[in-house]
Amino acid sequence: MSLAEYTGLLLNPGFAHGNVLDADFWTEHPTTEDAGREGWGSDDGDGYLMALPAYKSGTFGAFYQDVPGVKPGFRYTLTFSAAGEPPYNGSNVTARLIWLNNAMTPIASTTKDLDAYVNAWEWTRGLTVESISPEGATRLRVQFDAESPVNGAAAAKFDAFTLTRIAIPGTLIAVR
Ligand SMILES: [Ca+2]
Ligand SMILES: [Ca+2]
Repeated sequence: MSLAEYTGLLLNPGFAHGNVLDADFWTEHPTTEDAGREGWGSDDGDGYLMALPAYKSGTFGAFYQDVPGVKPGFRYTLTFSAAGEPPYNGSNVTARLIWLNNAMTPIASTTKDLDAYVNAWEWTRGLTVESISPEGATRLRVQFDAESPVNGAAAAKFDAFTLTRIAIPGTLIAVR
């Protein structure tokens, strides 16, 4: 891996690095491949994407990364691509920016409903979720999750993440 891929706000933002179904720097819940790093169909060209497979969970699957060094009063924007592996029959597919305090307790969050983007093979690019860091926030949790029925089918897919941080009002001070 090149050093350049590990600069910026998110580590391993395209899921290129990992051990089979587990992406480096991303935490999964639960850990039994309810989130899977898949080696096919990437959007960013590195060969890998992250999936929330409906056939694995029967309950709830999620993957997330905590970004340290948060200070209040910055706008954080996550840009990403989403697609599906039809006939995906999970629900409540959600992107979340969750603000954590020093005790790792969530104090605020912003969510985006992705159900409309995960039922087709074609990638929807340039999706965004953004939030302004509140007073008391020290970490930002970037999380994707979905509910999966028992006897679920197929998967929701995600790739090509970029997290930017902009001072308000101000200048772009960091990318990815
Ligand atoms: Ca990728
Ligand atoms: Ca995994």
